[in-house]
Amino acid sequence: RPNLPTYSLADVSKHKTKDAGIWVTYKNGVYDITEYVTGHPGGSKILLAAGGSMEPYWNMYGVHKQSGILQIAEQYRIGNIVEKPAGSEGLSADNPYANDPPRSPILIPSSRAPFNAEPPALLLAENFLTPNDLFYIRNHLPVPDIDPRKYSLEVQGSQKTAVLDLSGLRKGFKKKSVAAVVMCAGNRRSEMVRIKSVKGLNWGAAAIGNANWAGATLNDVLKHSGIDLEGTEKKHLVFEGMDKGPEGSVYGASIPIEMARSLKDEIVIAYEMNGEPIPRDHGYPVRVIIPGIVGARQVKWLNKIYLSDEESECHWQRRDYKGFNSSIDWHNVDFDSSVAIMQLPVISAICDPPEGTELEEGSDEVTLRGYAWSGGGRGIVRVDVSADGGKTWQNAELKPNGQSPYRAWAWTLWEATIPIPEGKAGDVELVCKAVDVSYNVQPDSVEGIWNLRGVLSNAWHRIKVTVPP
Ligand code: MTE
Ligand code: MO
Repeated sequence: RPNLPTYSLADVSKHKTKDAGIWVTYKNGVYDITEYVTGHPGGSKILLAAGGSMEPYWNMYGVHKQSGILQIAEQYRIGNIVEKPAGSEGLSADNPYANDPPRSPILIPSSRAPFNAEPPALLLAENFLTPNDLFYIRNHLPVPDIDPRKYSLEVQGSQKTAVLDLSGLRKGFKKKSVAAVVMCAGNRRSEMVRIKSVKGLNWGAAAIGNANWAGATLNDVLKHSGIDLEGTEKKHLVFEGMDKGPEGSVYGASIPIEMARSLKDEIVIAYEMNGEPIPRDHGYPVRVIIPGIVGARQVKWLNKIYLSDEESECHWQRRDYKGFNSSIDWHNVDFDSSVAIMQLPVISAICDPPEGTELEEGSDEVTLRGYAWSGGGRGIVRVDVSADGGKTWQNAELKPNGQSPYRAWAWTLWEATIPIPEGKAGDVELVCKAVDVSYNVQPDSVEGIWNLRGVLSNAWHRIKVTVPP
C-alpha cells in the first residue's frame, strides 16, 4: 500500500507502550496494534514483538499462518518501512526452526514451523510397531538440539535435586520396554471440521503410532532421587521439556499423583524408540512415556520431573487439550471449567483401502485393515465393520498384541473381508467401530461430539469407495 506514510525501523522501535502506541512490523508493513493487544488470544505474549518485527513470533507460533490473521492485521496497517527488510522467505539462519532435523518426505505435513506431520494412513496398518520415520510428529515449538554428553535430567525432591545424565539413565537402572501407543488428542480432527470449523491442525486418521519404548521406570528414577510417591501429599507429578517459546516458557505437562502411583512401573523415562535412540523429533535423547494417556503429556526432550500441589502451569495443560460440549465456542469458553484430557476414549480407523479408492471392476467383496485402541490400558475386544453404512455388521479379525486386555497400552490391528451388498455398484460406505474391554463404544456420528478444539474425534470411521459395475 504505497499511499501510506513511511517510517524507519528506529521510528517503530519507539512505539512499545500503550501510551506511545504499540507498533510492530511484518515484512515491509507497519501496524499499530494498540487496540488489538487486549483481545489477543495468546495474551500479552504479543507485546514481546512491540517496537519490532512480528516475524520471529509468527514463525514460532505457527498458528498465525493458518488463521487468516494477515487479513486481520491489514486493518491495523498505518504505514510502510523505508529499509528493505531482511529476507523473510524460507527459513533464514536466525529462524528458530532453521535447525529442525530432516524428515521423511513420506510424511504429510499439516504445518511446517512448528513441524507437524502424519504418515499416509494406508501405511499405518502394515506394522504393529510404527517405524520411527513414519511416526507422526507433533511439535509446538522448535526442536531442541541436545548434545547427549551434556544432557541431564533433574529430579527435584523436597530435600534434594538428583541430576541424572544419559549414561546414568542407561546404566544405572534396569531397562524396561513397553509397546505403547502415542496418539494426539486431535487425531481425526478433519472429520469434525466438516461439521463446523475448529481451531487446530487438520489431522487425518494417522496422528497415532505404536512403538516399543525403552528406558528406566519412573519408580526406579524417583526412588533413586529420594522421592516418596506413596507418602507424598502433593497432588501432581510435573514433567518439563527443553523446547522453549520466545519468551522462555517451556513445554510441560503433569499427571495426577494417583495416576503416577498406579502406573509407576509402566511409565518409562525412555531413551529408545523401536530399539534405536529416540529421533530428535520424538524427544532425543529422553522423553517420558505414560502408557494409555493422551500424547500431550508424553513430554519430549525431558528436562525436569517434580511433585507439585498444582497442575502444570503450561498453556497446553491448562488452556488446551480439554473437551467441551458442542454449544461451547470461543466466545463463551472457560478453560478452567474443564478437566485436562488424560485417558483417551476408544477409537478405531480404516487405513486400507484409503478414502476414495476405486475398487476393481465387478468386485463383490473388499478387504479392510485398520487399527483400534482405547485409553487407560483398556484392550480392544471387538471391531465391527460394515459395507452398507452401518446397517449390518461383521466382526473383524483382531491381531493379538501380546498384552492383557486390562493393561493394553499397544494398539490392536485388525482385518476383515466383507461382501459388497448386491446392487451396490457405485458408492459404497465402509464403516468400522471398536469396543473396548469396558464395553465402551464409539459414537455413531461426529455431530454430538463436535468441540471447538476438534479433540476426541472418535466417531465411527466412515470412508467412501467406489465399485465400477
Ligand atoms: N513434548 C514437548 N516437549 N513438546 C511438544 O511440543 N507435543 C506433545 C507431546 N510431547 C510436545 C511434547 C503432543 S501434543 C503430542 S501429540 C506428542 O508429544 C507427539 O509425540 P510425537 O511427536 O513423538 O509423535
Ligand atoms: Mo497432541
